[in-house]
Amino acid sequence: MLNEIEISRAIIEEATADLLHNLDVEVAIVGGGPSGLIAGFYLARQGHKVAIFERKLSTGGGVWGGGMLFPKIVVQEQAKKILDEFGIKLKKKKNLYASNSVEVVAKLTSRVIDSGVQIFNGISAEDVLIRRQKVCGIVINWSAVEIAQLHVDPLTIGAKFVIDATGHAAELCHIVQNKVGKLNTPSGKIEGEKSMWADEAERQTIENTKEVYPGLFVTGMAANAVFGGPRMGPIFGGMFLSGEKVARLIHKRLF
Ligand code: 48F
Repeated sequence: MLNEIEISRAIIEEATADLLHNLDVEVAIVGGGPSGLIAGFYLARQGHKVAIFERKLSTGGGVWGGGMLFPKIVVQEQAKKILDEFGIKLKKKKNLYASNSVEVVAKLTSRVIDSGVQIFNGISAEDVLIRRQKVCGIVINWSAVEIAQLHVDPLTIGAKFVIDATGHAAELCHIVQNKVGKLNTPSGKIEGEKSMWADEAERQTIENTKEVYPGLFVTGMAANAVFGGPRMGPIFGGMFLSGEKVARLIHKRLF
């Protein structure tokens, strides 16, 4: 016979165990879009302890919507190897490859979990921890609390490195700028995303993937927002390659 109390016990015990195990991680990634997922995958595959905190219930960020809700994304030649690694089907279209956005999210998420990354959904980062001018963790709360604007104090996750993978909003970088001041950008501030220019944006996304404040790295669309790169629309190669790059940069710092 099924017992409701045992159902509740299983859920609470298991969810609490996951959270307790991840109170201290090597890398905390905020944002489970394409750049955050790829960053998590390559870091975990190198043996690092990684957790992703995603505000929504679903991972995938902007992938789901494809281009103007047509459920397709495209990547360029340089990023094909990453999608191949995840077994994602691609259709060649001149110098691009098109794939199904639902398949991309499903296969990425599945492999990311299998690589050892713990994904926490429905949780938002609302602040960072800073000690001796270095970001060393994030401050989290249930997204439902944030949405309901309830006055509920948050909890904290310790991390050797934090990645801002929050997309266009670059939320963690805004928090650090507002509370600490100077970022590692030409003006010392968030430069702000520029209008659409796919070719230039894809190049700059990778170039702008870097440590923006001690302990805080930026990847994906957040990198372009912070360093003043253009947007690119539904071409995602730069997101995947940026996630791969930030994993490489942090891996070097962890050894
Ligand atoms: O927006 P998103 O997909 O970021 P990305 O990885 O990729 C950008 C592309 O989707 C697209 C584009 C490129 O072609 O222009 O926009 O850079 O994913 C960001 C994720 O972060 C979550 C948000 O819900 C989304 O799923 N997020 C944002 N702020 C927070 C957050 C936060 N404070 N705490 C937790 N999650």
